[in-house]
Amino acid sequence: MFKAALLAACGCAVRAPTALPPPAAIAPTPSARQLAWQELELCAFVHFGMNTFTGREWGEGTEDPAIFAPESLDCRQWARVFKEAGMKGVILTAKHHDGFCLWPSQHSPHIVAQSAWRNGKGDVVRELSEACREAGLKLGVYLSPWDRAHPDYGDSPRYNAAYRGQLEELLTSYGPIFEVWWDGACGEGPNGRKQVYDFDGWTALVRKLQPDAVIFSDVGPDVRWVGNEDGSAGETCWGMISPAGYGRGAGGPPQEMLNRGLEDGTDWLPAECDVSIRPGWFWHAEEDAKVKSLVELDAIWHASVGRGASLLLNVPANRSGRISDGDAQRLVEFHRYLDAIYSVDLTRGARATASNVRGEAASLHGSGGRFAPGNVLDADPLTCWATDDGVAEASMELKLPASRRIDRILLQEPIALGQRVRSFTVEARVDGGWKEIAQGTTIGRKRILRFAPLETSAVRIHIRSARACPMLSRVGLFRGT
Ligand code: FUL
Repeated sequence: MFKAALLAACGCAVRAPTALPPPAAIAPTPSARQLAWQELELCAFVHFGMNTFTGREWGEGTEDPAIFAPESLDCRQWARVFKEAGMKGVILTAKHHDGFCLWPSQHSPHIVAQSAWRNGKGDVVRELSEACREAGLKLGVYLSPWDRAHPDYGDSPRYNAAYRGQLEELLTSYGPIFEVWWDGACGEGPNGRKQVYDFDGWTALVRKLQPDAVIFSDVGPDVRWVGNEDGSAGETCWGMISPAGYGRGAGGPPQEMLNRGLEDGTDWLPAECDVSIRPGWFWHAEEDAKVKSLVELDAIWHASVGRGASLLLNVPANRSGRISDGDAQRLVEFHRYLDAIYSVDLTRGARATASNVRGEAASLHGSGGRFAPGNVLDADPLTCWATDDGVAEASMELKLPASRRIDRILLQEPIALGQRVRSFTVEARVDGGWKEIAQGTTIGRKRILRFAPLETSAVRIHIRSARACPMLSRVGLFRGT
């Protein structure tokens, strides 16, 4: 959808015979479902389940279902908090490694219906799906392949069929699912039960039942793990890696590939940064005072979203079945803080010029500003500045209507046509000369660089090297201090 719209906006789909075509896409490029997912930027992860009540991070699978007893589960409160925090979706641990299913699955004996909660009629996935629908949030599911409770685990075909049944229930009973999250962890020891997972069959099932859903794992097929649980993508971060020959978990790609991507990667597999707002993934009373500070969240957001990745921020529900007040307040405070900075774009009123504009010499052909540098000033990701084929280095200048104090720049590439920029510098007009204020490597979906605050009336972006003729869809200037 997005790609078609970009091509149309760039004049490809609708062009008259003489109109100038946009640059050819440089492979690999994102699928429509990947592009839509990348636009979400920030979603909530909720770890909730048996561990919430035992105080553990990895349960054994032998826990008594009676222990699961949230006094006042309130998924609407979760949804309100996440919405107010600017999040676009929620991924719930429908089943963690201990195997306890938060919905009444027919494909496991270890399920919420075995507890006395809601008289054995409870269904956390149902309650969350309804709350998300009402709030306009997307719903995703974490369904751990590793299952310490399932009697068939280790008997590959039988367990694979059970897992398939669980997946089918989650993908058919709760409305649209935007992301399926496959964890790589498997803690079975050397004598543990060995299960060969049927990821190919499960992938085909997801495609059939929820064709718009992305699948996350170490190797995708749609979204890759970023290689750490700190919420930090590489400063160089390509949307591509080469997953062939790698698996999930212990056999996954090297950390560096996951974290930085690969310039010559074979597949578009954008990075997702999963990190918890607390030290643990599950709620523990003793961590109530350890909720990450605004400063920490700020660093995480800029090291993930600000480097072209997406942020999946875990906010665990507590034993009462609510998001704890401290976490909720921090999230909302953080959103207001970011919004105050990024809702005021200091490029307003600027005039843009560039060293090269696609088809400028051939303007008689009616390019009509289709690739003009000024296109980076609107927030429309479908309009962009583009250069002529064969150009590998180009610069653009933004003249501000007055001197303004800035301390960060935001850049975006139209990734529907592939990721191009390898390196760039940013200069500002200071005391009648140009002063370099920042430099970076990749841009991709979004890149934010921060620098010491300065007063300037013009900024120049120099694309020093690119895989194909450079294009930018957005440049923004902001002040945070
Ligand atoms: C890990 C799991 O083992 C943790 O418990 C948590 O769910 C995290 C998001 O993924 O691999």
